Amino acid sequence: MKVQFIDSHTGGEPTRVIITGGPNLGTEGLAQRMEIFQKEQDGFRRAVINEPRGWEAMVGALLCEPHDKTCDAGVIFFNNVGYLGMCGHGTIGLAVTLYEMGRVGLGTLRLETPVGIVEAELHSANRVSIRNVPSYRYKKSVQVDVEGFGKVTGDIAWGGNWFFLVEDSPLPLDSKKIKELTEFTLHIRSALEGAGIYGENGGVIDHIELFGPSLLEGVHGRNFVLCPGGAYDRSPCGTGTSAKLACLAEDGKLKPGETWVQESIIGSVFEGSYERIDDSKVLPRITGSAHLSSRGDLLWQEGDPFCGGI
Ligand code: PYC
Repeated sequence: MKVQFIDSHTGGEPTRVIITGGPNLGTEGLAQRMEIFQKEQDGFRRAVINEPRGWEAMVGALLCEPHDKTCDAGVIFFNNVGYLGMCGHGTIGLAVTLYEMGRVGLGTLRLETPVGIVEAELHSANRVSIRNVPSYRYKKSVQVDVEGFGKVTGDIAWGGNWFFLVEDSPLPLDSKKIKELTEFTLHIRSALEGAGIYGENGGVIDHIELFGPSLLEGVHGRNFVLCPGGAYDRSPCGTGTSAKLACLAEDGKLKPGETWVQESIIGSVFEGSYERIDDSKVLPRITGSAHLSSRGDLLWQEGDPFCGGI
């Protein structure tokens, strides 16, 4: 089996686009294809993302034919533990990759994801703005008792994935404290689960986002984002920044069209703004840069005991 890929990173967060050799998932909509991927081909996800071929921070993007023919491509994002409805940094990485492949030019492309259609506007070979799925705050100021840390209050919001957003992080958002921040956010996630706190329709809150001040001029805040598999997002997180924009909009802290500049824990930056869709939902636009890092073939060699991933 030979699987061709191109790797990129968006503000430090890696994306591996699978170009050929992926599993055959049929031709239904992307949500159905993601279900088939999960039920019947999960071994492919594990082999592509986990060691020895990948690592815990890697996000995979399976390039698919779109079901909706108004779209330029379809994509299913996946990580070390499962599947992502949408991925902002991954969409920026995918757009840059499609441009490198000569599949698209500069300008706007439409991408079908399991949670809806998103647009990506390529400003140059590396700079991209995405228009994410409609985003909204589901609940404000939810309190949860976190073992070893006490009561923590946060908002629950959707930005293509479910987030618990904590303002004024009780721990400093310092890149030297990533171990402690990871431990804290893992505890928050367990506490939410333990208390039966979910997103709308029982959606699992698998991303935890802490906010604090940024020291960079012109930047409105810094974040730390825990991803579902326990890795932290090196980028400011496209879906997490979308969830943040939805909360800022609800609180009247950011007007439509105004720019919010979000820094990640390693200092990479996204610019975000939104349009209002209705009383409760916003349409986020996130701008960031991605750079290609490698391309090649993934190989499955006979006799390899770790062929399916560790
Ligand atoms: O950029 O949306 C994002 C994302 C989700 C998980 C990792 N990055």
